Order: sequence, then structure tokens, then C-alpha cells
Amino acid sequence: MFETLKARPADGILALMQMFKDDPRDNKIDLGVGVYKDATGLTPIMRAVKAAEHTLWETQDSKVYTGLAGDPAFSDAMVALVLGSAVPRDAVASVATPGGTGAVRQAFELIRMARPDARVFVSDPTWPNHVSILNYLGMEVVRYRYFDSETRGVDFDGMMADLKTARAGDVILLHGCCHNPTGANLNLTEWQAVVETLLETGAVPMIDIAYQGFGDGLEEDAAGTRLVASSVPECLIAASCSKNFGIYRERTGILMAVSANKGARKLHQDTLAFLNRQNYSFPPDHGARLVTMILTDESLRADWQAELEDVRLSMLTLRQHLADELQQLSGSDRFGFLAQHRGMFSLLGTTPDRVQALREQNGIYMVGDSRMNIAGLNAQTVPILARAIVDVGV
Ligand code: PLP
Ligand code: TYF
Repeated sequence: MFETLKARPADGILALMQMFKDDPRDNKIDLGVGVYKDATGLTPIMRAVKAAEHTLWETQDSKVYTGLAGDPAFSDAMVALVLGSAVPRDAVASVATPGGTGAVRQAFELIRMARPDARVFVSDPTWPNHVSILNYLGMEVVRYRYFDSETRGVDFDGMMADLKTARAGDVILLHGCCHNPTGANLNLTEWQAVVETLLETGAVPMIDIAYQGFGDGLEEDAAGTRLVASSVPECLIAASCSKNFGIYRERTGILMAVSANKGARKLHQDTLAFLNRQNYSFPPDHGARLVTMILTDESLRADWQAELEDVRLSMLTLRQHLADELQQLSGSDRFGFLAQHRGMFSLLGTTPDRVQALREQNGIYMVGDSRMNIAGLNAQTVPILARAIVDVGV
């Protein structure tokens, strides 16, 4: 039977991770997979996470199943973190999922279940797994213009023109903040214009927010998501705790369905729980429990926020350092976008052969589309990267 299986294309980002591991050079620089790394190249366990794990180990007296939606306290804490007071709590149905990817997958399945002919509009470019999962589910993908390859900012006019072609019942997938892979983001005025287009077309927004706290701050990074959620009749939000809590392998995420129609909440909640049951029954609990403990304990939360802020500022410092070095070496301002971008990633906007040359000649690993993980740098490697970028002719 299994001889009918066919080979699948590998995930380019994960393949790059392996290539980096296999490279024997000591001076290699990893700007590939999107995990935060400190100046020594480590991805630390956050202090508040360690403390919560310690308490959990001492106090947890059972690991009996939670519920199909996960622990309701996790939903309460995460709805508050992402949405603040933008919408009433009883407007939100939600389920815990295995990571943000699990939330994305469940959201797509929910859309397909409700509207098998829905088209899903995704930014060009977007996180490759969006497209890969949509293709796998047999759903129609439409790309909207997003990245301006000249300015390396958002091609907002192109984006708006493309979003206006959506129809009622189509879905528009937006990145809540810290766009992956480009690093280019909408400002609040632009979010407002997107909201108006959503209302005009009747398309439903789905927001993927995987880096809250990595851009301009916890509240600032959620502002676009909150604006959308409070302005449209219905929206879906897939949130990940992998990055901002540093609990990647614990697989912690949440899917929220927000509806202005309060009578709909029970049906939404039951349907989300049904989808969890079909796919894996109970979602993982360990990471979700740590997140809940941190968000609901004043001192753990303060410590988490302080550490997250250090992480955020360290990436901003690296961005500015890299932009300054490039300005000096190239004698031009054309790399200023690196300091404007937010989050872990910046799309350098160069050709695959230059990306390959940087890897082969300099041991600098970035994703093939020229996405760099800024957190892979430190004060010593910034000038090395800047020199290599200028020498390769970007
Ligand atoms: N969405 C985006 C845009 C991401 O970059 C990621 C990254 O990992 C995820 C979702 C999902 O993350 P995870 O499934 O590890 O929580
Ligand atoms: O974009 C990234 O690098 C992160 C991590 O299949 C990631 O989102 C990469 C590939 C993948 C899952 C997660």
C-alpha cells in the first residue's frame, strides 16, 4: 500500500537548519530558523518559565485530561493578553492548540467546514507553512501584494488594490505583527484602511500573531489585531506562545473565534472543540499551564515582561547596529529599512545566488528568499555580516 506514497518537498527552513549543523566551519553564522538566540547563541528558558515549572513540579498532583478546549483559565489569560479589552470576553470562543501552527491548521479547517469554496488571501510572501497547509487541505490560495522590493517596506497601494478583489466569504490572512518573512509591518492608519476594506468586501480576517512582544511592545504589537477584532462582525485569531514565552517544543497556541453575534458563541465553541476532538482530542497542557501561571501571577508576569522587553530591545539594538555598519560601508542609506523593520526577521531582498554566495563563501546562513533572523547576530558578527553583504553586491 505505501508504495503509492510520493516524496514531499522538504521545508526549506528546516533543511537549512540541518545544513548549518553539518557545516564544520567555526565562524559560521546562523540567521536561519526563527528562534530567539541571545548574544552567546543560546535560546534560554525564560526565568518566569523556570520558576513556574518549579512550582508546577511541586504542586501539580494530577495529569488527568483537561478538556477538549484545554484549560479555560488558559483561554481567559490568552484572550486578555492578545485582545485586552477590545471585545467583550463573551464574544470570544477559543481552544488551546499544539502551537500556533495547530491554531492555524484548525482555523483553516474551520473555514473549509463553514465555506468549502472560500478563497484564502495570503501576503506575498508569507510564512511558507500557510501556503503548504492550505494546499494540503485543498483550499484555494490567492496572494496579495505585500512587500515592496525597492523600499523593502509594505507595498500598501498594491496590497489594498488586491484586497479589494476579495468577495464576501473569502478570508484575508494577516500577520498581527512582526511579519514573517519580511519584517515590514502595517502602521495603525494602514490597519484602519484594511478594516474599511474588510467591511466593504465582507471578507473575513484571520490574524496569525506569533511574535507579540517582539516588535514595539506587548500592547503595541496587538494594536492592529485589537482594532480588527473590535471593528468587524467576525474574525479568527491564531496566537502562538512559542516565541514570546520561549517554549517552542511545548507546543502552545490558541485559536480564537471572535463574533459580534453573541448568540453564536456556543456554536463556535462547540465546533472548535469538535475540531480538536477529530484531530488530537485534548490539546497539550504543560506549556499552556506555564503561560497561565505566569500571566495570572503578578510577580511572575512582571519578570516575564521584563525579560521579554530585554529580548525585544536586544533585537532592536542589533538592527540599528547592522543598519549603521552598512551605512558606513556602503556610503548609502539604502539599508535603513533594517532599523525600520520589526521582529526577528528582515527580508534583505536579494537574489538566491547572493544568498548562496554568502553561505558558501562566508558561512552565513539565511533562508533562500534572503530572510535573516536578526537574533542570530551579536556585536561581533554584525560587522562581519555587513562587510559580506556589501562585498557580495547586495
Ligand atoms: N505563524 C507564524 C507567522 C510563524 O512564524 C510561526 C513560527 O513558528 C508560527 C505561526 C507557529 O509557531 P509554533 O507552531 O511554533 O507556535
Ligand atoms: O519561520 C520560522 O523560522 C519559524 C519556525 O516548518 C518554523 O516560524 C520554521 C519552519 C517550520 C515551522 C516553524
